[in-house]
Amino acid sequence: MKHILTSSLVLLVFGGAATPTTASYSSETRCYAEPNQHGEWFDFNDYVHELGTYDFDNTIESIRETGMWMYYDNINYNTDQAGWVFWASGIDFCGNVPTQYANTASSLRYAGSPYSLDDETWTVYSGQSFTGHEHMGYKDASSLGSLGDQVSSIIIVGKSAWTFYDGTDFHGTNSVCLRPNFEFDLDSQGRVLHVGIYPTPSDFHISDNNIESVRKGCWSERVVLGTTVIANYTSPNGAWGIIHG
Ligand SMILES: [Ca+2]
Ligand SMILES: [Ca+2]
Ligand SMILES: [Ca+2]
Repeated sequence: MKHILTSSLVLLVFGGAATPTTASYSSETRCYAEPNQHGEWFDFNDYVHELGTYDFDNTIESIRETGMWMYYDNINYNTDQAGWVFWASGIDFCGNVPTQYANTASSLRYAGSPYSLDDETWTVYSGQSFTGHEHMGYKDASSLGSLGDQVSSIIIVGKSAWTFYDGTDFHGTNSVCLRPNFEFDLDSQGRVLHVGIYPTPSDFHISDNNIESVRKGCWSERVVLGTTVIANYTSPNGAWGIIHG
């Protein structure tokens, strides 16, 4: 058996946006080398830009996880090279990576707060399908810093809706209210997780590389009630899907 991975928590904060390149206290994934949660395994509670570092490249066939995790075909979250993304979200949720994608994941990361599972957060990514650079925030952001006019995908965690604007300071020609569209819970434990998954601009209805600010709550007449992302499997405590980058 491999060792549990732990590392120190560092949170970089600027302009109302934070980048959690770091360990989570609430999100964790146990990745197995064989289907149905068998074989050699590794626990991750942090981003891994290159699974080869843990001698676990192209090895994952099943998972047991809590949180919203993305598993990427290539290193560095498919940022340098396009590929598929296997996403899975839930609480103590078990899943098998579909056969054609098994033994190919080369990096992984989670979305949301490192501190508490269902903290209300937004995360924006510079690439579609949650690739590239990212910023995460817990509150209003009047600008997105270096990701202003760069946003190509979004993940929301927690109950709150968030309104995104194509201008700074909560202005602009277009705005859209995004809501979480998945809710998972474990009755036995009372834990709940809300997630909204928006892998492309056509899912969040603002043109690519145009969003510049975000405000908590629903302040737009344009409301997206559910994303068009397809879950290949859903259950009360989790779901997973494949996105082709
Ligand atoms: Ca790979
Ligand atoms: Ca972009
Ligand atoms: Ca803009």
